Amino acid sequence: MAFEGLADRLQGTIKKITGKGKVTEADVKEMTREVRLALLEADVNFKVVKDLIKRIKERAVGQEVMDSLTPGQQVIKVVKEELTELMGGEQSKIEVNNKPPTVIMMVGLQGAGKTTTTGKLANHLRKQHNRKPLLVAADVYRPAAIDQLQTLGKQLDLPVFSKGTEANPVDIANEAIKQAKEDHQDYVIIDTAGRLHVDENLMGELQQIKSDVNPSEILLVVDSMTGQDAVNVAESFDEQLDISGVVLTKLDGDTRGGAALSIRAVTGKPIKFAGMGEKLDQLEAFHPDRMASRILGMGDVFSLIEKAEAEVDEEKAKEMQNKMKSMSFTFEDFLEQMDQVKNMGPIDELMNMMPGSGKMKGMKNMQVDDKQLSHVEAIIQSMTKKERVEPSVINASRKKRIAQGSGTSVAQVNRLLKQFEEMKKMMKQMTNQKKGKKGGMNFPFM
Ligand SMILES: Nc1nc2c(ncn2[C@@H]2O[C@H](COP(=O)(O)OP(=O)(O)O)[C@@H](O)[C@H]2O)c(=O)[nH]1
Ligand SMILES: [Mg+2]
Repeated sequence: MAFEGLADRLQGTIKKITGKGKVTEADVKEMTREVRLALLEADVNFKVVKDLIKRIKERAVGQEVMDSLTPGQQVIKVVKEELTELMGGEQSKIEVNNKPPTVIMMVGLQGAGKTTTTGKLANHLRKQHNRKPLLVAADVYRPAAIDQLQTLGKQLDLPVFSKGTEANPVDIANEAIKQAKEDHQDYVIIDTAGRLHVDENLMGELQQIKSDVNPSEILLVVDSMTGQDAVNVAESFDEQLDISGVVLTKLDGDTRGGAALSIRAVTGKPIKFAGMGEKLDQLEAFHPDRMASRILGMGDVFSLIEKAEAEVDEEKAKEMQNKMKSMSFTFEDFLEQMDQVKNMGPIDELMNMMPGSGKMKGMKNMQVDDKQLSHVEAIIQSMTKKERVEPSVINASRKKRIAQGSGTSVAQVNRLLKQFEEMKKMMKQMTNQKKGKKGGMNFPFM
């Protein structure tokens, strides 16, 4: 996913300075130089980098760091805090209207992900906040855009308001709000048209919708793959519409991502959500501190746990967490959790969120894809109860028997056994971090 390169680059620097018992100005200078290069390489706007580095330097050579017992760690803490500030500090939530419905306008260039995000956001509001949203098809220039929204509505089983391509977007928006009031919908999410470039006519139309419906939110949807251009686009949309927030899409892609991060600094408008894939549940609330952790390669344990909590049966989740803590998690439990794990989405996506998984080459090689899950299931099913609970008893002849029974190979059985051990190790790290104890990662401030 995005920022992987940045995280990889920063690892060496972080390690070097974290371990230091004494940090000199020269150390700080070297570290900030590395951080500066890494950020520039990740396509963060150069002015943004300059300001950031200046603040990091000031604080890193300050008393707060130099007088502490763990100056190396304090320096990294400063970097993390400044990165968090750069991305907006606190999480910024959707502004809710006192009197429903809350009207949200989605704006942005063509292909940025407005229509998809309209569906994702509706799904998010319903799932996380138990709200009733109405989707509004106000992109009247392309019939396909209306069909697309209607398809999303069907998939999500949510109502879509449309008047075809003949009606005027302003009328559509007004009528949709009226309808939402009658139907007691809590949210109205308006999917507007986009153009390939910032365009006066379109801006005029969006301004008119804005002044007519007075939305609580105007969310600018930005494709994080578009590089520095994203910053310019954000500036013009903000100038003309005074946007209330930003949704960064396609952060799952192989983008350097830095440009997108500059948007908050340049426009002063908060990033509210991040799109992490094409699927309708792949929208995450944007947490600047968690993103900073991800960027610094510390993983994003909290999003992972949140995701687990949203998908996994709560009782079971507690049980699982207790087992993780006591390290008594077995193949037996693994099998039981399999369906719930499947519900959480692609394994490699989950892996990306785990601390250190970006830099642990072993983890990258795991490549557990969803198809492989059925092999895994078969292998575990071929184990005896004892083997599931105490895998250390699985010797060569048992491996052969298990492979035969599951229609796999001994190599596959070996791989699973190894992966399971890795997984248990990671679980241990995660639960230690959550308790705030010094875990394997050694970042006590997380
Ligand atoms: N990988 C990925 N693709 C996305 C994401 N958001 C949108 N897309 C894709 O981007 C393309 C354009 O999206 P669409 O919603 O039609 O953009 P619009 O023109 O702004 O309405 C579609 O193929 C979407 O599936 C995301 O977060 N990740
Ligand atoms: Mg669209």
